[in-house]
Amino acid sequence: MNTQTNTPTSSQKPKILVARAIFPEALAKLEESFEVQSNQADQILTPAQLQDALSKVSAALVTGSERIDANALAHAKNLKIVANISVGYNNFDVPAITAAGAMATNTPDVLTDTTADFGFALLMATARRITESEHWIRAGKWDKWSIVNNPLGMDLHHSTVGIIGMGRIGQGIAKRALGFGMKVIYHNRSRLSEADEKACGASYVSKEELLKTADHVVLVLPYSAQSHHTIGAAELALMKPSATLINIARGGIVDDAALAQALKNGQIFAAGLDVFEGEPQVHPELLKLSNVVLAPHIASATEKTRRAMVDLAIENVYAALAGKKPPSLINAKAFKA
Ligand code: 8YV
Repeated sequence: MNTQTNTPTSSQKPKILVARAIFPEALAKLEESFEVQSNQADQILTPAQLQDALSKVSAALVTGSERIDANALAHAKNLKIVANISVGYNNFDVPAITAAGAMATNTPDVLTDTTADFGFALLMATARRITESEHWIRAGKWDKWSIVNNPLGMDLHHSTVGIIGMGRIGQGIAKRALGFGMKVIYHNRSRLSEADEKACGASYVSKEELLKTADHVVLVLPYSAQSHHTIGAAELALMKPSATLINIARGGIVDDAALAQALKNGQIFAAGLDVFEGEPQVHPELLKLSNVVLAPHIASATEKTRRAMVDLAIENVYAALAGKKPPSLINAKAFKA
């Protein structure tokens, strides 16, 4: 197993697992209080390695790449907390974690603005064909300025953005869109309060109306069995041929094969994708297309925000191991005061 024990002499300290590489200062802080089994090599643990590691610790810091389910927890007799360094926790089987007697936590709030900034950046890059233009220049294809023979994009200002998933990040995107004079429509499992709708300048519509009328569709909803393939061939067929689709939510929310087909056929104008089905693999048909902007799941990736995410996960661990309620507890049932 590609992990190492950093403090062999500290047997009284609780043992914790840090399943992926984190900032050295954060690791050093943890080592003051815990016997840390860390994975600074950053190789993703196999299910067997993860199961074995979880069987030896009281707490684990993990990321979206580690699936925490009944199998992973099969021998986790002392585990008190699994702290996700991520706001999305579709990698958690929450009932299985609760059944194992452990608390589950995530990292909300600290990444909202960074992720909303990125969603907007991806939207702009996609609508205005920025990466495609750069590839065009690098390929030596720019021989003259032209009114019609330059990459012509789609406007954001005064267009309609349709946001599916109106949690904290969706609302952050709506607020940014207002600055561009955009009309904001949204669809969500539950409607926002009147005050929140007003703050975002957003109107609630059905998913069908959103897909038919939005110039730009932005996906920010959590992944679950219910949200699997929220956007597939039928939904893409409802969208305008001039529309863009942005996915900063999770791989699996979009049927990537159907999307590649729609982009190829000109059924929609372009897509911007930060997440993919089966990432880090990307559907081979998407890789062939010029009207798609690709990013390697980096919506939360600024140094400041990634540090804040790690720090919040650590705060959750400290609280849990001190018998206190972690600040971002997911499974309230697992906390025994
Ligand atoms: C994480 C994310 O970096 O927080 C989320 O839900 O998608 C990203 O911020 C990623 O999940 C790795 O854990």
